[in-house]
Amino acid sequence: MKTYVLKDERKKELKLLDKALQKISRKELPHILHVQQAILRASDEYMYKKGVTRIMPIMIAPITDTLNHDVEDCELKYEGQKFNITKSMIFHKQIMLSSPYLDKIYIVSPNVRLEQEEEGDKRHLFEFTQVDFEFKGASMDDVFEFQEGLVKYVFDYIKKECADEFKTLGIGTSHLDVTIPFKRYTTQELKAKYGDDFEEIASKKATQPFWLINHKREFYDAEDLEKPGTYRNYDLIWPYGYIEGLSGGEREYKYDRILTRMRELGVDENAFRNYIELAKEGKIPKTAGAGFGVERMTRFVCQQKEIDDVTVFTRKPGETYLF
Ligand code: ASN
Repeated sequence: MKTYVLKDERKKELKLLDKALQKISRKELPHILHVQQAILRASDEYMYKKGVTRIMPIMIAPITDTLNHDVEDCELKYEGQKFNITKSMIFHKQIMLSSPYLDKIYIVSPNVRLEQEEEGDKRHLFEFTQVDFEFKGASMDDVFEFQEGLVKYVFDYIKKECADEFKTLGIGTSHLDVTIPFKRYTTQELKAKYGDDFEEIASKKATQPFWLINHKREFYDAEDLEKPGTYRNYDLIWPYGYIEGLSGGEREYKYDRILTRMRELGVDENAFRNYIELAKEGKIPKTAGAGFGVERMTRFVCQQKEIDDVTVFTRKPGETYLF
């Protein structure tokens, strides 16, 4: 009996193998990937012109993003030391800017976030890449202006460079005609207007990207001390129902503030002792930054139904992964 079960399992797997090969061979895929390449190329060019220094990503580190939602830890051991697989390089961005010789940095950063599958989810990958940047001395207004400029630069570039790709994909480019500055809303005002699903509803109604300000989340996003309980952080929301495409914030950087926020959120202080030590010595500078998801931008630009439509190897929660 057991062999039959195994055979059935194997049959199922071979079907999946077939599906995986079909996914790789979709005729739209090279066009989508070409657009994605143009997005990265234009983003790099914009960063270069603005004097933002690119640093290489790291994939494992003793500390990584604490994230406020349910994400399994992904640890490994090397020579007796514990490492985490990078969820984001937020702390490395802050630490890097302790150098008096660097003011603006970015990383094209692969992140792994082992999240559970959610019904109807079209925008999560548990492995993805974000363009993650951080500026010394910056405020949220500086980040808004920078990111709006980047979106405009990238979209104008791809409209020009990828006209053939859009024709082949059978999609227009009017969603790329953005008007800056983008509108700004607070989570409270949209929640009051649309209820709990405010993000999705507002995104579906919108025809332009917009900023969504004030989210209660990780300890490193700065609380507004003039309005305790509100936060100087933000998401960029893609319109037409594509929802969140970037998140960022001004940062907590003072020792007492970091400790207060860590304690409030129950962060393991021992794991962060060296980061805390830097804060105590006043070495963590005042910064603000953000990271935008490359696949999410590609999905929006190419108007694809699912985030997985822009990937070669599936990393969609809840699938069976062969490669
Ligand atoms: N990159 C984000 C930021 O800069 C952090 C994240 O990805 N969780 O705030």
